[in-house]
Amino acid sequence: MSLHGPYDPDNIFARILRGDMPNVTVWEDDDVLAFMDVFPQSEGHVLVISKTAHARTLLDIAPEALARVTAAVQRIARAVDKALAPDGISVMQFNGAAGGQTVFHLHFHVIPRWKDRPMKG
Ligand code: DGP
Repeated sequence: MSLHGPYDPDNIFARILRGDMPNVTVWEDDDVLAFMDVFPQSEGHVLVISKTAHARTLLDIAPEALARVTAAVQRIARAVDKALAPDGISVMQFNGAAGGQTVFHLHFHVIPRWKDRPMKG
């Protein structure tokens, strides 16, 4: 999938938002959903997505909607810090297949890191 193109309403995260696919929700409000990554790179790996913006990538989302997602990313990072006491937290976000993106609904990864534990996958 290229960097540009139409939003696919049947992508996996759209199906999660519609309730067609199960997920483990860790936090949500009217605009944002945070849920556990099914292929975690470490314990506590959370994905944060917009519930309202049909954006494939960072290039497609309005700044106001992006601000709500990034505020939630900070909220989740703080909760991960409190709950798991990692040594570090990686926040990652990929755009286009060549950029490492595999699910084409904009999302942020919040990945706790520990000095003595290498990332999985
Ligand atoms: P990315 O490479 O940034 O597009 O990462 C997509 C992430 O989505 C990847 O870490 C695995 C995760 N993922 C894929 N399918 C599912 C699913 O059905 N449920 C959940 N919770 N996560 C998924």
